[in-house]
Amino acid sequence: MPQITAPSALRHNWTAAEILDILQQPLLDLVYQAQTLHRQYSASDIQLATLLSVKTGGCAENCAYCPQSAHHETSVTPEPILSVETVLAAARAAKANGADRFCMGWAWREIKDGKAFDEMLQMVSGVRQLGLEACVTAGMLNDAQAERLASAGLTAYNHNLDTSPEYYNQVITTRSYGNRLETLDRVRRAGITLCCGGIIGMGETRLDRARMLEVLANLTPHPESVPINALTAVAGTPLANQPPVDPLELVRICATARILMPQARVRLSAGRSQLSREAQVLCLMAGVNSIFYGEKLLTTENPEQDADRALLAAIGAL
Ligand code: SAM
Ligand code: DTB
Ligand code: SF4
Repeated sequence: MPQITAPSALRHNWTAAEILDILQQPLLDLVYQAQTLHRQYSASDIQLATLLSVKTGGCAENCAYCPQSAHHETSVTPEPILSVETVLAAARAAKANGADRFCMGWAWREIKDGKAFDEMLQMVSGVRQLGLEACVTAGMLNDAQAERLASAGLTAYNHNLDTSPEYYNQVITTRSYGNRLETLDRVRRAGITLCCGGIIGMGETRLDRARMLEVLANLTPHPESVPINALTAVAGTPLANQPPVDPLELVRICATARILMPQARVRLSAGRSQLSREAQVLCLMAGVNSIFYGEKLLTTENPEQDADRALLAAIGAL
């Protein structure tokens, strides 16, 4: 078993070869190692985050996995942007249901100044006034926009790397990996925490997964939040026919993310509807400490709240 000891816990100089060794070791050793670091370094609660799609569909980017891209014909059609009141009502409901983070999505290539951005700022401050953490995901942004979001009290900006630098242009060609990293840097410089992770199950290799984790773990500081998504294969997208990802591969990614970024919130994100309770519990054993809670992610299904409550109760986490 590769040795991970306390002094090296917050490293930023991982190599892909080291990460592959961690990722591919016998599963029970991997889970043990991740759980050990989890107990030493990360928050032991399971944070519930609720998602809302504020601006749905019609996105200019061509992300092959995404039902909201205008490049693919899916059952998701463009909808008007939700109002500030509608969003804050949903945030109040999320809080009443036990969430303590509220995440809002805009299907945009980038933020543009104007009414919709001004309303985004009102939504952020309204969510913060409710005592919830606020996260926004809305594509690329400039320095001034990042600073305005920070002033509105934004807790985190979600901007995923999605896959390895090498596999990226098999998935998206309308923007580059470099664009992604620049946005992350702007968010960091504005003093907003980073929510940055990826997707598995898009046809990438284990080396691609290790390379994505290498880029994430070598960000300094590490992202505070790392969402791990299993591809939800949506009809009409180029990835519609991808076979479902083996749940044990998901466990491996979650465990490796925990080992590499011991203080991050590792979030088991898209794909939970397809996982058994036992597979989800293995992910929690492997260091996951957040789930999305609520019947919908952005446009796709998430487990029913009752089922999630029952699962958390069954493991004594409610
Ligand atoms: N437009 C913004 C952007 O791409 O940064 C924000 C919204 S986008 C829907 C947020 C993230 O959701 C993506 O980066 C991707 O990781 C994840 N996602 C989107 N569709 C998915 C799918 N079908 N399966 C799994 N994850 C998905
Ligand atoms: C993330 O990594 N996963 C969430 C959140 N960040 C915004 C979104 C998952 C979206 C899944 C596809 C959908 O529901 O449209
Ligand atoms: Fe647009 Fe984001 Fe979907 Fe890509 S993932 S198509 S940027 S909404």
